[in-house]
Amino acid sequence: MRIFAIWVILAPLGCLSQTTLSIPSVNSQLVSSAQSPRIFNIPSSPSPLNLSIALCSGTHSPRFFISNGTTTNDPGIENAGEEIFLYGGLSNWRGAGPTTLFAYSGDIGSQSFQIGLTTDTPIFQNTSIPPLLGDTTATQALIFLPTNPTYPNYTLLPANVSTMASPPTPPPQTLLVFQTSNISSSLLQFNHSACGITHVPGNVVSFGNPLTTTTVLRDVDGWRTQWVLEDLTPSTNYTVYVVENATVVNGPLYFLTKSASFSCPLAHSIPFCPAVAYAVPIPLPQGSGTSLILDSLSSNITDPLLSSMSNFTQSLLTMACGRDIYSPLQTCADCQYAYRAWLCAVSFPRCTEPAAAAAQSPVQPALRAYGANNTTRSPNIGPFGQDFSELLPCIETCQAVTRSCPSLLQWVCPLNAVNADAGYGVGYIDSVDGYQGGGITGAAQDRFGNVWCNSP
Ligand SMILES: *[C@@H]1O[C@H](CO)[C@@H](O)[C@H](O)[C@H]1NC(C)=O
Ligand SMILES: *[C@@H]1O[C@H](CO)[C@@H](O)[C@H](O)[C@H]1NC(C)=O
Ligand SMILES: *[C@@H]1O[C@H](CO)[C@@H](O)[C@H](O)[C@H]1NC(C)=O
Ligand SMILES: *[C@@H]1O[C@H](CO)[C@@H](O)[C@H](O)[C@H]1NC(C)=O
Ligand SMILES: *[C@@H]1O[C@H](CO)[C@@H](O)[C@H](O)[C@H]1NC(C)=O
Ligand SMILES: *[C@@H]1O[C@H](CO)[C@@H](O)[C@H](O)[C@H]1NC(C)=O
Ligand SMILES: *[C@@H]1O[C@H](CO)[C@@H](O)[C@H](O)[C@H]1NC(C)=O
Ligand SMILES: *[C@@H]1O[C@H](CO)[C@@H](O)[C@H](O)[C@H]1NC(C)=O
Ligand SMILES: *[C@@H]1O[C@H](CO)[C@@H](O)[C@H](O)[C@H]1NC(C)=O
Ligand SMILES: *[C@@H]1O[C@H](CO)[C@@H](O)[C@H](O)[C@H]1NC(C)=O
Ligand SMILES: *[C@@H]1O[C@H](CO)[C@@H](O)[C@H](O)[C@H]1NC(C)=O
Ligand SMILES: CC(=O)N[C@H]1CO[C@H](CO)[C@@H](O)[C@@H]1O
Repeated sequence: MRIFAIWVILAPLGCLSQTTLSIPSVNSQLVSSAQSPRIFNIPSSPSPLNLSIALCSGTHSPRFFISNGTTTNDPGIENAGEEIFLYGGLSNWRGAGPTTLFAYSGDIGSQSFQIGLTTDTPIFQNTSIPPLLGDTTATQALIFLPTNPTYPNYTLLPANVSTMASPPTPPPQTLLVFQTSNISSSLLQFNHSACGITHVPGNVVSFGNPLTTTTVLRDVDGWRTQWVLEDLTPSTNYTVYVVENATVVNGPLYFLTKSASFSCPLAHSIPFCPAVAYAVPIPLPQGSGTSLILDSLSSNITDPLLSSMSNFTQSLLTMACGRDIYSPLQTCADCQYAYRAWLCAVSFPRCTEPAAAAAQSPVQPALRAYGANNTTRSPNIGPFGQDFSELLPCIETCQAVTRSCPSLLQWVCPLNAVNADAGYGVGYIDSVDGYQGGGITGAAQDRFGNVWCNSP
């Protein structure tokens, strides 16, 4: 004969609402002045728990407390235990169950929030990894987010990389772009909370600005989500966040659109020059859309580039690859990558705007002014027909070829001390005497939209 034990769980009298959370779980909850506090029992677990709370709405945040053990009564806000503070609408707590979470209403009416409970990395997060800016024009912005850095393998790609089949499907991603001057206190209240920030008004993407989303391969950097956003306002500061998977907030990134007179179009999505994702002094052919892509490029530009790329790949294969004479620290793929980056940077000059550059940063970028009839640095690109300023390639783009390639190729860059600065940005990333990362800015660009030299 077996004895069945039956537990009867009695709901406490009164209107306290008590919920047992399972591990792992993601819950959407409400607390209101009519029903406060909400009580959440968190069971014990063999490993430490990561509890995250993301606020979704409410002008005054609820207050959250955590206490040891399982409690079913309202202890009063004074005795509710350790208070968990929210920053930007997000809070992460790490500890062991069993414990009890109390949510006390902060306002009249109700406030909604989400609770993520896991023994793994916190479900709701804000990262300091911002999306990346390709470039802007007067009305467009090109923005990236790395999605899968594992592709491709270090194998030698063909010179003419064609569009790679089947990019991976990234997790759901939401681009949020706000005019910086319009940023309200509600954005700051929610800027770490995936749920909260997606409900903040003022996101221009939701106002019908055309947006093209693609997944592009950027050489050994792997796959990226690429957004081209149009119909922005000229000479305007914007602030960008990307919410991934409805749980993680990436950002912010800042950018300034160019002035209305800026006339160079964006070039992007060129499979054999994956890092070209910026404004170029090449006129848009009639009827070819709002930016230059592979199909709208003249063969006058692509044929010589692909011929150089093939010839270089050919010499690399016959001279060095697979032989012991070449440094074990560098592979032929690294050498080809460095050469491709340099060749694309000099074949596609980059346009910028001196006024915008001067206003944003105390460090002046590496610029060269061209008149409408000047030939460009690339013999395959004719005069642009309008004045423009070139943002010179960083000298490191050339020096990377020297560093990565076998000496048999006899690659020579202009010397920093002699005349390199006529054609390159010198001393921004590395110091002038070559100390890596020791230049005045240590990088080609920052998250505030400042770019000092072109480093694909
Ligand atoms: C919970 O228990 C731990 C260890 O016993 C103690 O250090 C902590 O102060 C307690 N927290 C609360 C809110 O009672
Ligand atoms: C819990 O989150 C913290 C960061 O908040 C992290 O360091 C830790 O590794 C996480 N725990 C697990 C089991 O992943
Ligand atoms: C990378 O190389 C390994 C071994 O050569 C191969 O099994 C794998 O499929 C390759 N991965 C990709 C993404 O090409
Ligand atoms: C590069 O590859 C594309 C797609 O395979 C092809 O259409 C094009 O003709 C090739 N270009 C050259 C210069 O080989
Ligand atoms: C931003 O503010 C400007 C005026 O300052 C206003 O015209 C515009 O509609 C606002 N944009 C959004 C998206 O709120
Ligand atoms: C954009 O932001 C920068 C940095 O905050 C500021 O110096 C500049 O004046 C702003 N420009 C415009 C047009 O709002
Ligand atoms: C997305 O969130 C779900 C749970 O909501 C989780 O299972 C999944 O691993 C997450 N994916 C990524 C890529 O973060
Ligand atoms: C390409 O070059 C040829 C010969 O130099 C020239 O006649 C033609 O106009 C060029 N095409 C374009 C689109 O620039
Ligand atoms: C590539 O090599 C071929 C054959 O040697 C040569 O005709 C062609 O001019 C070279 N291309 C470039 C861009 O140097
Ligand atoms: C550019 O060349 C055209 C034709 O040769 C000429 O009419 C025009 O004045 C020149 N523009 C400038 C700014 O030199
Ligand atoms: C542009 O052309 C003018 C007049 O021909 C010349 O003085 C100037 O040096 C040229 N600039 C560049 C960057 O080639
Ligand atoms: C990675 C990162 O920026 N994390 C921040 C998320 O928000 C919390 C609370 O504001 C910060 O303490 C973290 O540094």
